[in-house]
Amino acid sequence: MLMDKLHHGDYRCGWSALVGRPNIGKSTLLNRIIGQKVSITSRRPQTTRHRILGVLTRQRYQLILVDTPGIHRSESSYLNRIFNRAATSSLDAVDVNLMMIDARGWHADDDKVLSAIKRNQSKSILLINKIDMLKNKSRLLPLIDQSTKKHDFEEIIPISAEKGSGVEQLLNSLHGYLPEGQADFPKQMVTDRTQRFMAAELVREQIFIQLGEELPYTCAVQVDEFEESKTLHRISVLIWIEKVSHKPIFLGKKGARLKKIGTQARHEMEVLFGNKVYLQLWVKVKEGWAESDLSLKTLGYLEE
Ligand SMILES: Nc1nc2c(ncn2[C@@H]2O[C@H](COP(=O)(O)OP(=O)(O)OP(=O)(O)O)[C@@H](O)[C@H]2O)c(=O)[nH]1
Ligand SMILES: [Mg+2]
Repeated sequence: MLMDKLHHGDYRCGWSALVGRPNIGKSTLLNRIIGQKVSITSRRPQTTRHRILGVLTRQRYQLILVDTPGIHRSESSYLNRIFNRAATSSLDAVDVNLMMIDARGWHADDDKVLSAIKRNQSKSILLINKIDMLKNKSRLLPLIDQSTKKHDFEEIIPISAEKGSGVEQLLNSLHGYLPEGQADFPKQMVTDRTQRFMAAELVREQIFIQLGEELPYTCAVQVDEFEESKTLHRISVLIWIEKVSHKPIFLGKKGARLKKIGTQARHEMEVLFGNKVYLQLWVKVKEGWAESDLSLKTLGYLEE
């Protein structure tokens, strides 16, 4: 009887949250595992601003990965507090947490992440990311040793989210933490986010890439119009900033920068949506939106 049950019930489905300080490679790992871009990434910290699900369905299991905003020590701004809350609220509801640090060593922000991990009941695996950046791999051993002393992690796995090393091993390990049960989501689903959401994110990703160091902290993107036909996606996007003085940074010389942001984002959308895209961008100034609950709700940063 027991044998029979094990045999029939061996499909597994479970949840895992990616947590870590900003810029550590959480979204890169999510995309690597899912096999397509479901969460935007950039060299700038605080790229991810929402909780985003990626769903991996394989023959024997379904893994639902939760990407979160980077956890940050500084809670000086309202936005920062909202992002930290979005990150830590995911930790309790999962079967196993994946905490990520850099192969080059522990950082003060990592300890903030660790205290969030220690506060909740779920099991945790430590991922040591960016091992491709280590010239001398023997430096991993003392880091693993130090990490063992910091917390009773279930496992410590060195990976490179960017190059893919260690990722299959991670998936094999994760399989063991997933409870038996049927898939939570249909097998063709890769994310909980809509094309409309992805359109705004792909514009934000280009802003992060094109503006680099000049990027103002408070900049948000909102889809104004989204019309889909068989041959064309017609999309209009608003870029919200707080100061008129920031406008030239977005426009660039004779509008060249905004044009480039639009062209690149449009290419990305055409690949993702498998359709031609007509994209319009508008830069709008609205003072104080980053402190206004109403604006933050409209932008999807505050949940009802
Ligand atoms: N060399 C190297 N770079 C990596 C690796 N993983 C991620 N990166 C880079 O690190 C930067 C940050 O990656 P993200 O995936 O956006 O980091 P994140 O943790 O999601 O950041 P936030 O969303 O800001 O919290 C990007 O420039 C990535 O290309 C890796 O394994 N090796
Ligand atoms: Mg991210």
